[in-house]
Amino acid sequence: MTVKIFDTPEVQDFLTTVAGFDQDGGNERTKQIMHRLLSDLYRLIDDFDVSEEEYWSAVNLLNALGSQTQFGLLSPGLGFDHYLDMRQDAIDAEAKRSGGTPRTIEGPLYVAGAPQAEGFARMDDGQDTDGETMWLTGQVRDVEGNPVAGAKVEIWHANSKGGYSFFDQTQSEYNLRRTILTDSEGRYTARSIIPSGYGVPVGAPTDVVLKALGRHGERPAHIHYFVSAPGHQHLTTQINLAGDPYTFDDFAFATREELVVPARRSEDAAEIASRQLDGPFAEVVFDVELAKTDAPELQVRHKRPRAMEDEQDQASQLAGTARV
Ligand code: MBD
Ligand code: FE
Repeated sequence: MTVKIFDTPEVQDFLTTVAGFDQDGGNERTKQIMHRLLSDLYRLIDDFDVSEEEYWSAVNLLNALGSQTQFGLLSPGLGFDHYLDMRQDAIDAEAKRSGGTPRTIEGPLYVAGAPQAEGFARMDDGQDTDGETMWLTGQVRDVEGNPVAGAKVEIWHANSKGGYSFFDQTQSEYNLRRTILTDSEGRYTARSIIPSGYGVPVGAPTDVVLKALGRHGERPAHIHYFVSAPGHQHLTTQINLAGDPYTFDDFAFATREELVVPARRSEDAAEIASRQLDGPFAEVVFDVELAKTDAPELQVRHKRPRAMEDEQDQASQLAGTARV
């Protein structure tokens, strides 16, 4: 037996009351969006004949997600982050802003305030002895191929166990997080370690959702970037290392063909010496192309609550100030 009450005047009137339509206070956009969201969910409950048990187990799951701060993790898993990228791509296309390295999702694990260096930085603290030495380098150019000197390249990635400093308390502060300003030729170089892929913690609420969908929670080995320079469009992107079993099967849907980069292993003594390394290494080259823009708001990353991002930073972003 199924009942259908959604389209009755009682339910429709009830929804307008719940969404505060008959109240003067509050925020008009919030009311509109909440009304739509609640309407869609009420209708879903009717259409799928959602039981009391199902409803309350969903409430319990949401509580678990919130108390373990996992909405930022479930969000890419359910494709929201990639969907927002698809919308930004479409907005750029409509505004005839083409060219440049493709964007892809930021993810939930950026931490503001990493140490800054010019041209070169060592990113790892030397403690992760399982990590293979990585030589990560590239050039930042504009869409005409001119090098961009002084571009701000923020890089963050996981260690050999797939963990990120700050979130993984066993790592030192800002381990595997650096800001590098490009040199006079637009180049940046980092010495670090090859990251491992990330896996959603087994049994965590996000994992419960993914398992119920028959999906896994694995990401390929990847390296995150924010790249910015005055007069250019801020870029949020990542590279995915080629050859990882999850390179093209990422639970967070961040992989893009143009962003898959090989790691080239070298045991060549001359190459090791010229980089002042102590042994074999893997070189990863990622050149970045930035689109031009005069619009200040396109030159900075979008506002979003982020770890260690202080109020001053957020205020300057709101004011559209380019921070280089
Ligand atoms: C990550 O490292 C990540 O980048 C994303 C998007 C989700 C979970 C872990
Ligand atoms: Fe990541």
